[in-house]
Amino acid sequence: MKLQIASDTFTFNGAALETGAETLGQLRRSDDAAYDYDELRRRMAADGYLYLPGQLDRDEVITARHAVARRLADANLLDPSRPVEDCIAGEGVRVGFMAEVARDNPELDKVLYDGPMMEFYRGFLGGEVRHFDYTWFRTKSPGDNGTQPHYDVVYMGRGTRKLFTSWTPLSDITMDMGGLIVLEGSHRQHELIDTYGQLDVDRYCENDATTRELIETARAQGRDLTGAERGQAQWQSPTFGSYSNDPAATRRELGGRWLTDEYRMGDLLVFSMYTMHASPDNHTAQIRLSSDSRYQLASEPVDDRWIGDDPPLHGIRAHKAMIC
Ligand SMILES: O=C(O)CCC(=O)C(=O)O
Repeated sequence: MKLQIASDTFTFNGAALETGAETLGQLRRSDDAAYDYDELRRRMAADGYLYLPGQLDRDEVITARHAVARRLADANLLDPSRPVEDCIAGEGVRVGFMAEVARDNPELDKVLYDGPMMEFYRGFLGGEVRHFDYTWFRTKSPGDNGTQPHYDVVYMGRGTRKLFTSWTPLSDITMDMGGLIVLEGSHRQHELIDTYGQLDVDRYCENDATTRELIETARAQGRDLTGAERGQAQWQSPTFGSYSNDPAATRRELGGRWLTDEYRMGDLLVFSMYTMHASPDNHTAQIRLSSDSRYQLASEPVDDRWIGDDPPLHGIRAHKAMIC
């Protein structure tokens, strides 16, 4: 099946993304090998991702979507004249990331940390598995609201690098809704892995006096940096981890095609820490819902920014000094 794309609804920050066959392609499906873990490991090594349509229980995903939709409605983010489960954005609503809708959400936990998801990881990783306690949750309202190209390792690389992301749609995502795009071959770009792939977004430049003072003051006051202070400070990654703000330019620079598909609830996309990915703008009236969650062997070191009831996240407890 070919991707159905209208170029005016396939954009990033309002600018058209290329849609020719040499620049955009379809993800390779691996549902034909869903329980053949040797083959899945070969495909992950070859492609940097596994696309597993229908791997999860669609009814459980729909139940989790309804739980999320109720929270969005309670926060007055949905159009009150439309059914809650349609997740049509209220007028002027602008949201993108809401970790709070994933917190204490048993319906979502059942999809992400139980059943077919955990069974997949136990087979794929070949041992006892743990997941991060923190769940990232994307609530992409209509408009220019894509995700900039990045590797995940720059946000979560303090433990094992044999860590995997599950990107789990909680909407049926048409091409104009801005589903995830993965850059072909980006996990084999060794120069990129040795440079950009070594960054840690929570490392600050301690040889910059202003930065040192901002961090020391916040620590002494037992609080995180404010947004403005974070902007003033000098970091190892000045872009807070994004590789660029332009998926088209990133593709031209690194080569390969952006790969994607229309996604349905129940589908699962798994990728490595060194797989460049992004998402386009949302041209529909719905809030596009998805979670990203992380899994590794329990025996391997873990990045403690994402562990526990009150994880450090990217807050003051996570900041580490370096000479820039
Ligand atoms: O859903 C998106 O737009 C971005 C997801 C993402 O960056 C991730 O899964 O790491």
